[in-house]
Amino acid sequence: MSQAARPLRVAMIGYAFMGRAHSQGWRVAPRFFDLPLEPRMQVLVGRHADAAQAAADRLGWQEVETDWRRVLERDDVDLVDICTPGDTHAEIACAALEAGKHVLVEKPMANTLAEAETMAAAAEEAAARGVLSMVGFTYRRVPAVQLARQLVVEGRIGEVRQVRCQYLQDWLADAEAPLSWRTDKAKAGSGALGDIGAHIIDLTHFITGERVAGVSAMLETLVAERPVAESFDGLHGVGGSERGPVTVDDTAMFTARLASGAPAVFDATRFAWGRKNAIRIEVNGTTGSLAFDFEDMNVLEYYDASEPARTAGFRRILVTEPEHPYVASWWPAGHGLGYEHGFVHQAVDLVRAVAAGEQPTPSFADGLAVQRVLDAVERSSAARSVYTDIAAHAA
Ligand code: 4PW
Repeated sequence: MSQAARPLRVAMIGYAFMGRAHSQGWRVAPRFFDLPLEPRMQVLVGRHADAAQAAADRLGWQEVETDWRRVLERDDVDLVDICTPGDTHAEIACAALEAGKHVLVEKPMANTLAEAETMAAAAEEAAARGVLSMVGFTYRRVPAVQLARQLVVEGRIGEVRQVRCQYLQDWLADAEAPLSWRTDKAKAGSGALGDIGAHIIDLTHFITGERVAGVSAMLETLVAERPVAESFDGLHGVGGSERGPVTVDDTAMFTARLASGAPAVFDATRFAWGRKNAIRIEVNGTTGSLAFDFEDMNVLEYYDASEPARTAGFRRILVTEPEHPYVASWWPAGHGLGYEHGFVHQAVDLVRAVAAGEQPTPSFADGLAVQRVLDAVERSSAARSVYTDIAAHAA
């Protein structure tokens, strides 16, 4: 960043898990990357003044507001970063765009397809005024994922034939793990489907360059009732004696076809004991395969089917070379990156896009494409249209 770089003044709404991760992104980006604008952590928004002030002091924000509408009226805010639960995304994002603020919104973009359509339309209209917007599908910005996309574009696996994805976590596997906003349909829109399934849909869109065209789905709620949480630490809550209903899916499984007709299979669950944040995607092409697992996030596996069978095999590419995406700004080869670096890359890419006046990706149109898949999954599961009941057919 040059000494004379103009500031990009950010207002962030929400300061829990995602707010902490985004704060790290804004804080670190200008220290490791040359940026054309200097991100300034101007104001943190939270409903409770004392808690927001404590979070601002800890995370490095200059001041606090308790009403997000106030930051839209301020001249010293250029960009609004929305890290609240999904039920507030559409209202805040549309108002911010209308007020001329660039917007970054956490995933999933919205809680319903209708909201996502409204947001995408608002983003398109704002872009014509030079006001830009992006969705926080952060895992796109893992260097190994970027390399996977590059290899597909370069034709290193040929045409995409088949995709299989999993997003596995286990923080709800204990039936006594408490309720949170993530188990509340009114707040989160859906459960495993939108919270983590949205990521593997977006990763499929990104890596293959194709969108999901149709689905056959099954959503299930495995534990119907849980303790009400008294407090939280990240995803994990501490429950009291009161109990309440889970109103979202616990597990989302679906098969799909991509636009080319290539079949794909998706599995998103927060019940996979032992799997903490296993985002796995394997793409089989006509001349090779790619495989990624976030639990080994500095590695991309690549199989080149043109190699002689005697020595062919998956090769583990350690994606830590300066030639790899984003890596040159970090550490020497082999020293590796972690979860938080995706949020730094997200801030870097957004700042550069805003400075250039170019549409950042994933755009709200990309977010809408994911939302269409989430909606189709819910409709397919509700209709049970592909569910073949063996007993009924035997009768
Ligand atoms: O990436 C994941 C999120 O989208 C995180 O690990 C946790 O699960 C928080 O929300 C979802």
